[in-house]
This record gives sequence, structure tokens and C-alpha cells, in this order.
Amino acid sequence: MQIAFAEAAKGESTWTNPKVCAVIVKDGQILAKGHHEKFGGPHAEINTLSHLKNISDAKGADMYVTLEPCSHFGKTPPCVQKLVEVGISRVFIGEVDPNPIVSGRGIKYLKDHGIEVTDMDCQSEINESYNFYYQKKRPLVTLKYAMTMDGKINQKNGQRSIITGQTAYQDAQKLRSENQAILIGEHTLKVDDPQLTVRIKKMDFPLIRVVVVDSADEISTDMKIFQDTSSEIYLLSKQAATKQFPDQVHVEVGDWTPKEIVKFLAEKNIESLLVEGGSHLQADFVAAKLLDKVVVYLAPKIFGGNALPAIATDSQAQAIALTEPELTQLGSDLKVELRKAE
Ligand code: AOF
Ligand code: ZN
Repeated sequence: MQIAFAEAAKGESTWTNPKVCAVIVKDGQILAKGHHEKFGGPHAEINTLSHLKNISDAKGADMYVTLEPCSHFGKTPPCVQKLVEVGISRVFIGEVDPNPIVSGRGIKYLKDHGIEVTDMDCQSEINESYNFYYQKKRPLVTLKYAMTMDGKINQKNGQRSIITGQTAYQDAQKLRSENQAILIGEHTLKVDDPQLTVRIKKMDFPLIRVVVVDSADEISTDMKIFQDTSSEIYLLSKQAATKQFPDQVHVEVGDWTPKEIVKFLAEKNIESLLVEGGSHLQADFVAAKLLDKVVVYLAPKIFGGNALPAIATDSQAQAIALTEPELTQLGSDLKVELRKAE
């Protein structure tokens, strides 16, 4: 099962689908392994079977699969049917599928068809946001910011400042690549003019970009974010727009509180959201207590002055307890990772 989990992690393009691997074992020998490679593509179990020299080798064999095999007709037919058809005799499952269209039904189908099933209850972190989404019915929210030792994200309000070095930048790109949606506020869009893309590798499913704005009509179509057409952009606006934006841009009108934003993304099957600022947006998520993880890149400098801090809480003080930090030094910066305490 350890081999299977290590192999499952190779599935970098599964998007909102889980990372899964299946290994077929017979007489103490690994006969085949395979993982889910790409969203919409064959599931791990089917890939593994296709790697057998001879499909008849599956008869009487054991399968170690990191996630409960599926029992539904989705983008592909149910894997459980195939496992029964080829004569697998025992299935060892790493984790039960939290997705209600499968959860428990896969196991039941296998058992009803004479296959011995063992749930190894591995509780791995491999599908953290997938599991979170089905348990909490909303995306896992990570607040991310880079700040100086005096808690500043800019030298002056309304001005973009370089905070961290190259190693931290690369790491922040990786963090982006591990999330399905990225969110910023209007001020950050105007001041930083970011693209909100991943530049360190080619993404099969680039993260969707979300910006909360007062009025979409006041946003210039010359901003860099609009030049990139690789993923959808949602402008969450208080007012309807009359302006013509490029095709990948959608203006959604509403009262966009953190709760509403997260609900909107949950309806789009988004399992993970990275909130990249600025100060007021971070503060809104803190005030709504809508945060699950915090990632801070801490740079060895002090800006001084009176620019806003990373989280500009103007509401009543709210203490949010976080878990003990995980620290990583990245060049001369420090990465601090925390979770909301239970
Ligand atoms: C995967 N890969 O290896 C396994 C999955 O949309 P579909 O038809 O691809 O089905 C997605 C669901 O299938 C997924 O949420 C999970 O419940 C189940 N198992 N999915 O993408 C796999 N085994
Ligand atoms: Zn399947």
C-alpha cells in the first residue's frame, strides 16, 4: 500500500479528481501498477489492469488500491464491475471514498460479488482538499501572504514592493499549482497587476482566477490578467457590467462576502482556494473565520512606515488559534505553515 500511495502522488493533473494508484499482487509479486493520470481519463484500477502482461493474470490476484474503487457511471464506467469481471479475489483499500456517489457503494458491490475487501484506513494526506471538500462541502481555504518582519506587504499603500527572494517565489508558485482557484481583491489587482498564473510548469488544468471588485466596469481590460486566456476569470462584482471583457472573463453580480465566494466556488466543484490578498480581503476571511491553512513567507527586512499590515483587521479583535507552525528556510526567507486549530 505504501508503494501505491507513492505512485498515486505522481498524478499531477487529476484536477478535482483524486490521486489514486492500484497495485496488483499475486504470490508475493507485483504484477502491475498504475495511477490515475489525468482528470477525465481512465481510473487507476483500469490503468493497472492494462499494464498486466496478460489480463488472465488478474484472476485470483490481490489489488491494493489507495481509494475505494468507484461504482458509478461517470466519465468512465464503474471500476468495481471490471474488477469482478477479471476475477480479482481480494481488494485492500487505502481509504473509503468520501464522494457520496461512491462512498461505501464500491465496497458493497465488491463484497456482494464475492470479493474479500479490507479497509486499511490509511488516513493519508494525498487527497487533502478532495477529502475536505466532500466532508465540509466547501473548498479548503489557504491564506497566503509574504511579509516583512514588521508585518508589511508593501512599503507604501498603493505601491508594489518586492518582499521575498527567488526561492520563496518558486515555492509560492508551487503552492499556486497545488490549488484549484486563486482569489485577490480589487486593490491588489490594480496595484500589483498580476497574472495569477503558474509559470514554473505547464498546467493541464490551470487554476481559475477570481477577483472581488466593487464594479467590474471600473476595471481596465488592459490588465495583465486578461492577456492570459489559459483559464477562466471570475470578476465578482457588486454591480452589473456594461463593459466588454475577453471571452474567458465572467462577471458575476452579488454581495460577495467570503461565505458567498466560497459557496460560489463549491458549486463549481472547486476543492481548494488560495487567498493571495490584499490586506482587506485577508481580513474579511479572518473575520468570517473562513480559513483552514495559513502560509506566510517572512522576509528578513523591516519596512517601517504606516502601510497596511498583511491582515488589516478593522473589525473587532478575533483570536483564531492556529496549530504549531511548520518552518522551512527558503533562501534567506522563512516559510511558516499553520492550520486552524480544531
Ligand atoms: C478518479 N480516478 O482512479 C478513481 C476515482 O468523473 P469520473 O467518472 O472520472 O469519476 C470521478 C470519481 O470516481 C471520483 O470522485 C471518485 O469518487 C471515483 N474514483 N476517480 O478520478 C480514480 N478511482
Ligand atoms: Zn473508477
